[in-house]
Amino acid sequence: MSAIYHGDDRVPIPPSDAQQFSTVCSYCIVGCGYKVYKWPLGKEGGALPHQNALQVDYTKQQPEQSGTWISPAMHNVITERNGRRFNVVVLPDKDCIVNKGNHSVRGGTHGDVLYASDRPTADRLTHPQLYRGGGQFPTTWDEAIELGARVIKASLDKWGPDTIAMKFFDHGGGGGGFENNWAVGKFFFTGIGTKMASIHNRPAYNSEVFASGDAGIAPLPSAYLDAELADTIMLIGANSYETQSIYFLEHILPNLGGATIDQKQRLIPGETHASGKLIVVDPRRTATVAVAEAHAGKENVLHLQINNGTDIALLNALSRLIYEQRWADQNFITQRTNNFPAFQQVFQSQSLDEAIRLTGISKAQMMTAAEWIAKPKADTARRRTLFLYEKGLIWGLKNYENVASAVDLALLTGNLGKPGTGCGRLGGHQEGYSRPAYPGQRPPVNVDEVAIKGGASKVFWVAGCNPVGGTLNAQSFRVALAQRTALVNQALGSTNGGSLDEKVSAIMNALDKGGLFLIVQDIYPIETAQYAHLVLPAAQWGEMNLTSINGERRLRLYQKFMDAPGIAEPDWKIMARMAHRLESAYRAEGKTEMAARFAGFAWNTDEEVFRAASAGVKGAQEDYGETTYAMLQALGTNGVQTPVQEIRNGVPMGTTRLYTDDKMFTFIPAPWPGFPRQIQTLIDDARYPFWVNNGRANHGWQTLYDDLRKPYVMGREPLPHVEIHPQDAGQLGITNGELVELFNPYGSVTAMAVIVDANAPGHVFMLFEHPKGWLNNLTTDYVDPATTIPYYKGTKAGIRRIGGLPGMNECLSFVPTNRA
Ligand SMILES: Nc1nc2c(c(=O)[nH]1)N[C@H]1C(S)=C(S)[C@@H](COP(=O)(O)OP(=O)(O)OC[C@H]3O[C@@H](n4cnc5c(=O)[nH]c(N)nc54)[C@H](O)[C@@H]3O)O[C@H]1N2
Ligand SMILES: Nc1nc2c(c(=O)[nH]1)N[C@H]1C(S)=C(S)[C@@H](COP(=O)(O)OP(=O)(O)OC[C@H]3O[C@@H](n4cnc5c(=O)[nH]c(N)nc54)[C@H](O)[C@@H]3O)O[C@H]1N2
Ligand code: SF4
Ligand SMILES: [Mo]
Repeated sequence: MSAIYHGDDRVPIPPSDAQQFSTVCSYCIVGCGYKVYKWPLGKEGGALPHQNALQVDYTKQQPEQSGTWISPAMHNVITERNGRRFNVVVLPDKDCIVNKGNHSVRGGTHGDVLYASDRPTADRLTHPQLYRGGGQFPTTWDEAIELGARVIKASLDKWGPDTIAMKFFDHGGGGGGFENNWAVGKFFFTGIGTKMASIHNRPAYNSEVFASGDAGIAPLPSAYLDAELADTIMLIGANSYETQSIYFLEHILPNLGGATIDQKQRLIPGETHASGKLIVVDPRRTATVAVAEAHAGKENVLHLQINNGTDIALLNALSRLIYEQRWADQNFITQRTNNFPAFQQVFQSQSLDEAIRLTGISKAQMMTAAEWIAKPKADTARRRTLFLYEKGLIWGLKNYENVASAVDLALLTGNLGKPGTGCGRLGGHQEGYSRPAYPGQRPPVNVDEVAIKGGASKVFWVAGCNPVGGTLNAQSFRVALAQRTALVNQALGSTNGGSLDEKVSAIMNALDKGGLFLIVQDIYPIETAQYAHLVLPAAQWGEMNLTSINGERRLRLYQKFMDAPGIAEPDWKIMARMAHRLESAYRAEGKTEMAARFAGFAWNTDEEVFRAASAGVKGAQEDYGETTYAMLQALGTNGVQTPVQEIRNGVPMGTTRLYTDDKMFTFIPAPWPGFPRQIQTLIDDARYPFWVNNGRANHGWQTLYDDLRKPYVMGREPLPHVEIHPQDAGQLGITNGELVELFNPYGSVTAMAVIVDANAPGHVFMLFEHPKGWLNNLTTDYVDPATTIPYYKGTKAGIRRIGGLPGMNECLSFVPTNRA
């Protein structure tokens, strides 16, 4: 805890003949472009432009975040499977129009997460492991797949497809991509045919934005250019400085205040551009608010600090105010929308007083927001407003109505399909969605709840996620997983030296008695894997070729530049191995129909899977048509924005923004639903006085799977932090860096206190995921009944001081992060 990190103090310069690859950051939706340089160990380039691969004059100091300065965290020395060693540098690409050489603290440290047997990444999974002899020990692919296939087949044959549950990545970038997603979907939907499917970050197989889809709007309709062209940008439930960092810094921030961007005049001749404004809807004063104010002045930033979970009431109130001021876009409503009367009835039936009481936002603030969103400009032109939302809304009180009320506001004001407008997700991961159709209905089954209750699911295959901490009501999930998998451990423990047949029959017995056979497929020995009977090692980003789109649908090729550790394999290959085994097992029994369901996995290359996956994107926002790897390679880190319209002379022609045609949309009326029973019960119980909000921090990525191997990140966040208001801290006798326990009927968690007034008194904010304290122990089991999407963002808890942790105050800074 008190160790101070000393990084390398010198980095070798890539020589002129270094191999060069292009790729994209493995992390967030923004998808910043990167270049990779690789050359044999022992060789180095020189400081003069003709002596190095970047053709840069290193006798002069290079500015950081320029794409020419290489930090120690961008470099590593790796060893290939044939034993040869190489220097590798992963550098932000100055020629990529997304990031222009810039990067966040996450993306700029990719050198440190490459596999190296003498670095913190040495604990990557290298071999399949099987539970035997009281623990997990290495085995061959053949044995691992054989056992897995036999258990899956026996369960499928005896109890049916829905006994095979899965929780898998479905995103793009690292741990995803069109290739891996297609193989996974084909295996579980075409092959197994299970409805017991869930996506890595939620308990079911659903869209995060069903309401937007029902309105006729794809999740990512705009371009990053639109943020440069908008008069007003409204961020709803998003902390973009910390979570979509380079989109915010390179495309949103420069537009705020009086910035003049040439394109404004160029794209809409004659129209004036108001000085760019930002509205942020968030219960806490985030770094995003602080940075925007510091850059553009308070007069250009409006923070609507709403009460947790009350977005629907606020957004409907704004619609009402705008309508009453006659600022609605009547032409758009008439020509491009259906169902307006039903929506009108909803926003008119909510009184302004009720909205003020629920949200805690004053009428004056609401009026300012309404003006910034929709009051016509001096030249009577409509304002261009861009609505962007993410997890504060998606994981908010009621997913369907939350998203609907944002979409309705955008439709009311005609903000779709024109430069500087739009209504969509900011996004979390990059995207790479391509799957055969899910066989279940809407609302989909809550797979995690089924796993907790036991019985229905008997095999659980988890890949690319860590649900013992990441899912809702996590403490119950973890305890159930431990109990149910232990029954299978006992069964396996009774078959020492036994044949696979004996193992399978012992396992089947245990499954019959409520046991759960767990397969975990990951790159690291994560916490969920501790309970697994089979652990399968995956190749990561950089160890296979993959493709994905970013938050403006920009499709790129992420090239393979190094080998995976040990005998780890790309996820699609692992799926194919399992499919082959099942296919041949059914064929041997003469069950040709079943065998056929598992056929079609005989791909030899990543690109063959990419081409097959194009079947799963037809007509969608990510449709890439006949695009090939060679075409994408030629387009480098700028790629092409999907949907691809046509291939002209070997070049894919893309789409900057959606809905420039005359497509129709539908209003989705969304009345304020009140708090669900689980939350109301906590509100009514004096033992749990604190609202617990949660989310991300700039320096960490997700469950910190890579960050745990970056000493400078763990030095910053050795334990998860919880922001507590000075007034509450005073009453509880808590000071900075002390350990506290948060608790409610669902569970308890410990965290490190940070005293800051970012949240209102009575409200705390905790880091959402950290292996040394999982916030989700406190989230309730409530999901929106319309979508099966959890209310992750809000729960209530009591707080108890545990005590001081010597060493914390000496090593950590408690300067608030929401001051700029
Ligand atoms: N640094 C970093 N960046 C990331 C990630 C990461 O782990 N670390 N993860 C990526 C992923 S997968 C995702 S999904 C995105 C998430 O990106 P964001 O959604 O921007 O991030 P969060 O911090 O989860 O939540 C955003 C905000 O929602 C607010 N909020 C909470 N309750 C409410 C509410 O009731 N109403 C409103 N309006 N707001 C509320 C919180 O205060 C928080 O500031 O980030 C991506 N980017
Ligand atoms: N309370 C609360 N809970 C939340 C949220 C919230 O805001 N609040 N947000 C939700 C959201 S939006 C998200 S995205 C989730 C995040 O939660 P998870 O999805 O569970 O977390 P990650 O860390 O993204 O998990 C990625 C895993 O994939 C592994 N991995 C990396 N690369 C590869 C690969 O190539 N192949 C394979 N097989 N594995 C790989 C990593 O080691 C890691 O274990 O949390 C969700 N839970
Ligand atoms: S903003 Fe996102 S994509 Fe860009 S470097 Fe940071 S984590 Fe990577
Ligand atoms: Mo996410």
